[in-house]
Order: sequence, then C-alpha cells, then structure tokens
Amino acid sequence: MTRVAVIGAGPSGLAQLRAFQSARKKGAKIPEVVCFEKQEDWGGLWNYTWRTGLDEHGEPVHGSMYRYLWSNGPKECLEFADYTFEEHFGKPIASYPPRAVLWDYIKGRVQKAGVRKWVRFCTPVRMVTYSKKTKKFTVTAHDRKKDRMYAEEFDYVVVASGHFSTPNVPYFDGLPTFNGRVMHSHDFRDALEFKGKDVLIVGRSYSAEDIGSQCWKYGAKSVTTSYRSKPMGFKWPDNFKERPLLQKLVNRTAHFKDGTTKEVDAIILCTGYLHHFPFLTDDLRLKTANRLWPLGLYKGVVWEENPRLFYIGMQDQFYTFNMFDAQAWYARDVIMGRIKLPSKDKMTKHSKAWRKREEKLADAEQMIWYQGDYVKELLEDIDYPKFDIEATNKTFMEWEHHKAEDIMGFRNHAYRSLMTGTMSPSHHTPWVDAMDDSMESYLGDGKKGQRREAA
Ligand code: FAD
Ligand code: NA7
Repeated sequence: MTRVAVIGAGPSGLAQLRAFQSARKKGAKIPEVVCFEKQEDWGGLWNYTWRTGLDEHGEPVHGSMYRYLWSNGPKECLEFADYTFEEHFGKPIASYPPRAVLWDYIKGRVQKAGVRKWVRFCTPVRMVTYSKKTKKFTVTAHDRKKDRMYAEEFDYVVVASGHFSTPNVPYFDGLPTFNGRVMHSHDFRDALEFKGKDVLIVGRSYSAEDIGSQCWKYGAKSVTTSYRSKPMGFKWPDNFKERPLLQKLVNRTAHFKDGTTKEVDAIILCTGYLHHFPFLTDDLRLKTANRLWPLGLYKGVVWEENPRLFYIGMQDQFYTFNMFDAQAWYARDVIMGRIKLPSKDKMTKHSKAWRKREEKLADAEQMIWYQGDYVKELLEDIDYPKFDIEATNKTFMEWEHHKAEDIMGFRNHAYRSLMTGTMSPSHHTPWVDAMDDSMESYLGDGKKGQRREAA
C-alpha cells in the first residue's frame, strides 16, 4: 500500500489529513497516511504553550504565540470553504477572534473528519532521507513517550512543519551588557510583564506591530519601535514612537540611526524567523527567506528536484488556512495520480515566472492580489469548494484601510462571510478594552472579564 508521511499537525498538516479524508468520503481509495507531530496536541502555533526554550522532552519549543493574541486579519479571509465558522459555533461570530477561538475552530473540522488516529503525537521527525534506488523515503522519528527511535519507509513525504518557530536573532552592540530583559518575539508570552516599563521593539512587520500594540494595551509606560527599512507609519498613540534602526546600547540607553536616544527597560527583537528543517538532507531541503514565492516549489507545493516531496504553507502569508487547504488538496491529487505533473523544466519555468512577478510587487495590496491569484490557480485543478477570491481580496483591502485609519481600533470592524454570505456581528467590547482573551468571554455577552476586572 502507498504510504504518505505528513510532518506536523498544525493548520497545514491538518489540511493534508482533511484532504485525504475528504477524498475517501467521496469513495476514493486513499493511501495510508501517518502524521508525525512533536507536540502532544494538534493545532501547531495555535496550540498555546507557556513554555519557552526547551519543552518537557528537551525539544525546542515550537510555539511562538502569546497570551491575548487576537487574529491579526479578518477571520472571513481564512475561513475553510468546507467547514464554516457558523457550522462550528452554531451562530455567526465577530471577525477578529482570539487565539483560543481559532484553535477550537481548526480542531472542530478534524475532529469531525475523524483523523486523529492518523497522528502520532510527541513524535518529532529526526531525519528524512530518499533512496533513488528504491524510490522510497526513510523517515526516522522519536517517540518521546516510549523514548524509542525508529525508522519507517514512505512513498511520499509532506513537510508541514511551519516556518515561524526558529528565531532570526540579529546582534546589536551593547546587548551582552544590557541589564534589562532581552528576548525574541518567539519567547514573548505575556504583555503584563512589561506593564509600567519602557519597551524597545526591533522590527516593523506583523510581530512588531502586534506585540508593540499589546504591550501598549496592557500598560507599558512607553513603546519605541525601531525599523531597518521603513516605518510602519500607523497613527500610534502618544507614548508609542517609531525610530530608525537601533545602532547600539550604552547601559540602558538605546541609540538610533537618526541620533536620538531612549532609556529602555526591555528589548523585544521582532526580527522574524528562519525556515529551518534540521531533519532534511541537502537534496530535499527548501532554503528560502520569508517571501511570497520561495523558489524550487512547483505551484508553491511540489519539490521540483523530487516531486514525491511536498511542502505546505512555506510562503509568507496573507492567505492562511484556506490557502493551506488548496495546497494540500493539490498535493493529494498529485499523490493520487489525479494531477499529472509536467517535466522538471516546465515546472521550474512556471515557478520562475511567478517569482518574476513577485519581485515587482510594490505594496501589501499588490501582494494580496498576487497571493489571491496563486490560490485561484490552485483551485482550478482541485475539488476543494470554490470560493470568491476577488471578494476575499476586497475584504483584505478593507482590513488594510481599517488599520490605516485606526491601528488600535481595526479589530472592532466586522465583515461578511465569503463562504455563507452572513454578515458577522460586531464584537461586544472594543479591542482596547477587551482584556480577557478566553473563548468564553469572546463568545459571551461581554459582561464578564473586561477591563475593570482584568486591569
Ligand atoms: P505551524 O502552525 O507552525 O505548525 C507546524 C507543526 O509542525 C507544529 O505543530 C509543530 O510542532 C510541528 N513540527 C515541527 N517540526 C516537527 C518535526 N520535526 N517533527 C514533527 N512535528 C514537527 N495566521 C493567521 O491566519 N492569523 C493570525 O492571526 C496569525 N497570527 C500569527 C501570530 C504569530 C505570533 C505567528 C508566529 C503566526 C501567526 N499566523 C497567523 C500565521 C501562522 O503561520 C498560521 O496561522 C499557521 O499556524 C501556519 O500553520 P502551519 O501548519 O504551516 O505551521
Ligand atoms: P516577518 O514578517 O518576517 O518580519 C521580520 C521583521 O524583522 C521585518 O520587519 C524585518 O525588517 C525585521 N528584521 C529582520 N532582520 C533584522 C535586522 N537585522 N535588523 C532589524 N530588523 C530586522 O516576521 P514577523 O515575526 O513580524 O511575522 C511573522 C508572522 O508572525 C506573520 O505571519 C504574522 O502573522 C505573525 P524589514 O521589514 O526587512 O526591514
């Protein structure tokens, strides 16, 4: 029997499990699927952990999510086309759910699909090798509960191990002797740690924006962000400033490129992540920065050097869950022989054309339309329920405009579901006042767990 190994049970790996289960439900004979997951539960980054550094087994902690994290884009743009928020929660819900609500939603679909038995939890993959002779992969995994290492053969491998887990940590003069807290965003967990403090954030992308906003919301005395390329340019509150790149620290004084200085108590390096696959040999390993079109992946999914290997979710992301679905359905159909791949040359030419277009993108709006076109192309070849990409892009545009209008208020907006047509209700409490990020509070009537109780 054909065997498929899926590495990771986050949204991308779970999309792969659901893709196979959906084919089986429609009567197809599917391969044996084994999913290796190093954590003890599924959901990937959405499965929050308080741990930092190493986990209970001595493995690097995968989680980069933090308490009070609310979706940074409208949920309408990531909704599964085959399992809506309304189906899961039994009613329409507001548009920017906190982490626990999204985790519950992700889990709901795979629980319904009955695929948990395909997952081997607490089992990190240590090594994957490919034999040209047998045309098989050998996957070596470590069952941490039994403390047993073993190897098994597979015909196909799907890498869905995520790429927002291994921190990219630059050096700045004075860091080794700075006697306040220094951390990377990967290790950030609770903004209340910074209440009353002067916080310096390095970076200008999503982590910098959101962690900076969180620290402000939970009572930091001041937030200073420092950018390498250009400022984020939002209308920030008075005690929130943007400065050009940090040059050095002298004791607690941060010196910036424009000659200004600021005394700070803590530094959070929101400087992004590395694509890191310590379990893959050179011939199988994707090497890329965080960008919309990594090279070497036909249709953003198929490893051109060896089309028995697939990667899901390796792009920088505007689209997330439903893009991972489209990718997983595509990988499934290649594996099941429903999609015939062109020659290697044709695949590489196709990827290079997408890359050329990617290099010309000038702003976030163009990037969203580009990624929408990419998802649209995948949808043409698969039986994932079609959804309106243009309308999804337009919702992303509204999101961008709402952020530009009010960075601390954009999450108060509501959007229409692109899957059901239902208009989402407004949330009961403005985001700046909503201190409790629990599912109970979010789905409730707003009378419990807000500012006065939490502060
Ligand atoms: P992950 O969620 O990272 O899951 C990968 C899985 O692989 C993990 O379970 C991990 O344990 C497992 N794994 C890794 N290595 C191994 C191994 N060797 N062996 C076995 N298992 C392994 N997206 C949104 O749509 N909205 C948001 O609001 C949003 N906020 C974000 C906030 C933060 C702080 C971060 C870091 C990301 C955010 N994202 C958001 C993007 C996020 O990347 C996706 O939502 C999604 O989690 C990606 O899914 P994934 O399965 O590709 O990767
Ligand atoms: P991103 O989006 O990859 O951004 C990384 C940021 O780090 C970006 O602003 C970079 O600056 C900055 N960076 C990287 N290296 C340096 C150095 N050496 N000096 C200064 N600044 C640097 O990662 P995020 O963590 O923000 O977002 C990842 C995901 O988490 C995302 O999907 C969100 O949904 C949540 P640049 O912009 O290139 O000047």
